[in-house]
Amino acid sequence: MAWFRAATVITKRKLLQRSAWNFAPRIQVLSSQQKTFHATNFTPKSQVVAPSKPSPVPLSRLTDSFLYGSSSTYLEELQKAWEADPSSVDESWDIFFRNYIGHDTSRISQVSTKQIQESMSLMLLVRAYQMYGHMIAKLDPLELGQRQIPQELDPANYGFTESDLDREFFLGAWKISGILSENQPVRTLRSILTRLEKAYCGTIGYEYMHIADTEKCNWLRDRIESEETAKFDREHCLVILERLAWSLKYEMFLGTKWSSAKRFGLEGAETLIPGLQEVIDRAADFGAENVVLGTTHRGRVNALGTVVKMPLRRIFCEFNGTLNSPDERGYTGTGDVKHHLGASYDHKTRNSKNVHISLVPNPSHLEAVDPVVEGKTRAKQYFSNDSERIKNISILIHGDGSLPGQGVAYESLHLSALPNYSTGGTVHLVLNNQVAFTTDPDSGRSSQYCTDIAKAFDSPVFHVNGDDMEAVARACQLAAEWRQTFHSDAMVDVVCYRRFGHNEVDEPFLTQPMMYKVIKNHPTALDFYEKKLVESGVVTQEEVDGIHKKINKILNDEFLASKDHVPDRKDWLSANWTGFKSPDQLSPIRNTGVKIETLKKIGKSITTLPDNITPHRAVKKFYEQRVQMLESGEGIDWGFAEALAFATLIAEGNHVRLSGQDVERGTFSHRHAIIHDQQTGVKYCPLDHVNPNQRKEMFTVSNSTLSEYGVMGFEFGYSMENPHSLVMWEAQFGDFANGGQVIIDNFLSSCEAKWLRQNGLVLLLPHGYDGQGPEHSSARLERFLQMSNENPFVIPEMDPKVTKQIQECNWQVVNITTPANYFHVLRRQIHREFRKPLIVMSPKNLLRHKECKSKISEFVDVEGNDEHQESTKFMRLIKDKNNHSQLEEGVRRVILCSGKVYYDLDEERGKINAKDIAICRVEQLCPFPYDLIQQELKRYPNAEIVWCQEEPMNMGAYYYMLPRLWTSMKTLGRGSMEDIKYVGRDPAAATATGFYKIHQKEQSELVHKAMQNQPIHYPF
Ligand SMILES: Cc1ncc(C[n+]2csc(CCOP(=O)(O)OP(=O)(O)O)c2C)c(N)n1
Ligand SMILES: [Mg+2]
Repeated sequence: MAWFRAATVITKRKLLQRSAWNFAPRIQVLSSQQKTFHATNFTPKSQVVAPSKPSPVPLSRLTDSFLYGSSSTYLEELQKAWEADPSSVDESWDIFFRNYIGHDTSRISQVSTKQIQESMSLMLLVRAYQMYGHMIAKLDPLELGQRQIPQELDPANYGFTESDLDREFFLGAWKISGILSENQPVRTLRSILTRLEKAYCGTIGYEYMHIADTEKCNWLRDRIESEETAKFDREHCLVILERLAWSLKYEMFLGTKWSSAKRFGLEGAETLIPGLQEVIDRAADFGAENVVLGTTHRGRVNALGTVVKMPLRRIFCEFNGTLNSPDERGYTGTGDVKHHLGASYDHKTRNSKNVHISLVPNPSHLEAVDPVVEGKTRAKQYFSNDSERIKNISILIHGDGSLPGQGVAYESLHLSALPNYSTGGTVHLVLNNQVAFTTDPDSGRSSQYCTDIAKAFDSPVFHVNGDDMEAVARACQLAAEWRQTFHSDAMVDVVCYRRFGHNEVDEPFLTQPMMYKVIKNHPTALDFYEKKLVESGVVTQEEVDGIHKKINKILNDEFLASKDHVPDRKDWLSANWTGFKSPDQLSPIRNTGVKIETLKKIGKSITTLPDNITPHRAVKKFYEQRVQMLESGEGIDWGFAEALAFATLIAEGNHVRLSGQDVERGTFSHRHAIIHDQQTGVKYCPLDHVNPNQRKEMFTVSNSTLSEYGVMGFEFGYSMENPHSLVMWEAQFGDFANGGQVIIDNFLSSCEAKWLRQNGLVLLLPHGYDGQGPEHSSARLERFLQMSNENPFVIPEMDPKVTKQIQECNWQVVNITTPANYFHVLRRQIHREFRKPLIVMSPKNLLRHKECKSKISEFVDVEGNDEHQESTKFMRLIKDKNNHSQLEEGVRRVILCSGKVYYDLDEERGKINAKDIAICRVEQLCPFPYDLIQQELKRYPNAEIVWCQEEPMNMGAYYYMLPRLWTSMKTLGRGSMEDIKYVGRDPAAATATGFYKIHQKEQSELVHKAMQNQPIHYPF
């Protein structure tokens, strides 16, 4: 709106002296250096000058002619133009003519230029309140500090003086919601300002004018500016009161019983709990059935007891420390602290709706749970056919320090509107206690509000004074309604304080003395609310006392019961996981081959392209080659093996989802899972056509936003939900996976041990040394291996009929060399009764390597096969390709290696015709294939044992192999650790050289060294 912007500038230039009259006296314009946060500077009532009451001037008495002088000529011209074509004039003039004049030009003479000026100014003032009203809202319960107040909120800036307060002004009637739509074109300035202050500057500050959607803004204006601010009836007040009392008394109880235990209480933010319950209740009124909840440390123990409703005796057991003692309850993992635990329970809302709440476990890493919650919610939506995204919603609770500080919050929000990642909106509650550990907001963020990130996503933000219980409830309701109406995110910023230190044993006076002087004497939000309800006669003191008594009794009864409480087996399996085995229950190993006729049929369905699409000619050829592979049964490459694994799993009824940067085509152009019609741009996905009328999204392949942390976290959450899904995240190059290191370290590698939550996420991490420099060579295999929980000095039970090696391991790390083995390892993820994360060092140049091909027979499950026949399941180790007998005394060297270096070694061996060298491929590094390694050691009793890798010595698998190989040798009496020779790159700081020539030299040297005639004396 040009006129709006122009007028703003003009009024700014014409700034009048600021006056001390009623509506702007507490405005204090501060320079940005002085700005502090969230406090509103209140002028004491005694200093407020009562306004004089000038007599109103009716419109009819304004005589100054509008048609006077040049403005009349200009207006006449404009009016003519407007009458001929309303769109020919600026929008502002169109509105003006419609409102002021309509087609009744006789009124024109009654309107003065002054009046137009005033009306426009008033419009600006209304708009200023909508935009900046939140800045003078009473948000801070402690009333500390001052905020920078925009001059736009001072009526004097628009030329109004105190004497104008009771004058009538023409505001017009607008096709806009809220105050301007009420068909009251004429109002006094006082009435307008009163309304605006009430709407925008009370204990809720609304930020929504950044939203570029009139319908949404109008929806909000209707609710914010309406005279009828939603009132809570007595019954509702009682519910809120009881919830608030629970929130406070429960924490106080914990404090008295376990005074030194860390519980990260809400203390000072108790209203957040009833607020959260309002979100759930309101969302349920609008159709929500499942809530996926992610919280920070603070308030988690409170939410567990009061919202998720984990039995209190069970929580008290945790505090007693009696839960984790070894007992007959079976696998307990290594456990986690109470304020990280997950749980899920059924909940009845205030309106008797059933809602299932899943609190997602999280690590200490603040905000890391955000994308996980989103992924889990999205998976719930898929599995419950919730295409409207109404039934399953996510709620996230953030800290005022972590939300602006942690980039993953932004990465997660960035997923919110993407077609394959959207969850239809998240309600965010920010526990804004105005401090982060010991850090004040002005050191913790550059933005004014801790919620400013929301503005990048067109989400409304409702800042609310955490001491005003009903305001918190109202803001939370509004957020839930918004989410269910517009299917997008909304944020509630609960401005509160922290009564004690960062945790219960911390001393806050060390760093925030002034703040804590105020906090020390500050009543609780419960005190305020009880007082308000009793004084207004909504509830009686007896009712309040009754609530306290009831809560005290329950808390004490549960405390007594907790002493002898024997918790049920931990709820580590949610409903979808029923029947899945824990690490202490044997799950037999299954074959993963597929019948030849099924393979052929499925293969055909995913290689036959419809006539009406025109693929790029390279893609056409690509698919023709796949047809050829299928028909001949020869030369099946990596990409096709993968497609066959996906397709067969889909045919068996599983959901398959692959996400990551550029995964649709494949970074290396080897997948082409989505075909783009070259004439129309229409997309066609062959894997959508495995089953007749295949369900939408049953196969999902999706290019993601350029994020690792966020997207990997999302896929982790997705795969938490339902075991009947193969969920994969692919890195562009394996190197980039370390952007998601928090997800790898704190979720993937340890979720089962810490939280008893299994997860079958697959990470596909392109890895391999082909001269592309330090950032495109290594997926940091060593880190995954270092995090594996196997004891390198103990060989576990390896008998295939009873082994639980893989179940007891935290994850699987593979570096595969054949397409068929890749096919089987993917299928194995689903064809078992447990789930384990799978880390795949996936290939780059093997994608097109002429030797890296498989025959269809390697995919086929032959009827009557020996149960453990290798070709029908994943091969943990691939023996030397030469046909060796059980004992090969003439072999002088056995090279153990993993991944693509095998092909370089094999090629060189062929060139020099070294028949006395055997090369074994360790396809699965973790869990370590002790049985198969020992078999090979026995086969070559006289051979020198060499570990060959292309990574530098301090990287790759060397340090992992060394003790395990030694353990394997020791039990066979095959020498000591010094008998294990190393061939590979020297230790290095960077993963690889940046010079291609040096790469080639290094690669050729290591291959030659592995094949040299003389014994290898390195490093021992
Ligand atoms: C990623 C991460 N970095 C650092 C920490 C250590 N830490 C724990 S709580 C905290 C302050 C959090 O402040 P805020 O988000 O305001 O939450 P509050 O404790 O005030 O509720 C910090 C820095 C952490 N847990 N996670
Ligand atoms: Mg904080």
